[in-house]
Amino acid sequence: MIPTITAFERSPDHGRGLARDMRVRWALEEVCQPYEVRLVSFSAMKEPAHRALHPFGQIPTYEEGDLALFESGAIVLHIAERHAGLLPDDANARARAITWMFAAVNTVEPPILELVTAKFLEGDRPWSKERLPLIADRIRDRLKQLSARLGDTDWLDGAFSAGDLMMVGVLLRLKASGMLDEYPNLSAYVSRGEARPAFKRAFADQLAVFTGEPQTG
Ligand code: GTB
Repeated sequence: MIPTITAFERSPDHGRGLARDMRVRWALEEVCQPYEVRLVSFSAMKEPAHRALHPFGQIPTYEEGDLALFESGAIVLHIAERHAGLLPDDANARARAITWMFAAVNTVEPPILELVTAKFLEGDRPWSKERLPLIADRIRDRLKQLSARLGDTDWLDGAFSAGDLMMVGVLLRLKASGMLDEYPNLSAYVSRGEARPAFKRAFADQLAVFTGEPQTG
């Protein structure tokens, strides 16, 4: 059965791969699962029909027969559990890969999101100037710790896994800030993720939504 995901009709990032449908597209491309995309406007996301799929009125969602999922991490985990290629067969290695997925969304992503909120939604508040460096420090703490763990290895725990997919997906949000460049091994890690053919196909397809180019298929 071909799953359907939802994505922004007009992504605020102009298709630079920062919206969270990118992670889901990437996972589907890694496992060679064809999929369909339903584009939704900001207003349609808040309508009852979309809220029935996503209680918080957001993208991405994932529909496959009777199954409807939301939360990019849960969707990627679902894809990884049902297809070979994104989780190791060994039970302990599999548990560790899933741990990295949680670490990406639960430990590394929160301060990054705080920075986005502070910059773009609260930038005009009087306390914003003082708050931004505090948040940047919290991000740097996490990057330093992650950089130390990654060391000179290609991926976080052996072969590329859904844990790396989620971590690279989270770190991508920092590229424009220049902060990643302070940790050359993390910067190279993200580049390795972006160099994967599945990433490139997913990126091209979500960019095509914005530019109007035909999808790669
Ligand atoms: N925890 C959820 C998940 O991981 O799936 C978070 C989902 C989420 O934040 N969805 C956002 C959304 O639907 C899109 S990805 N927002 C609309 C709304 O809440 O009304 C977040 C996002 C948006 C825009 C950019 N950008 O333009 O750079 C990047 C990321």
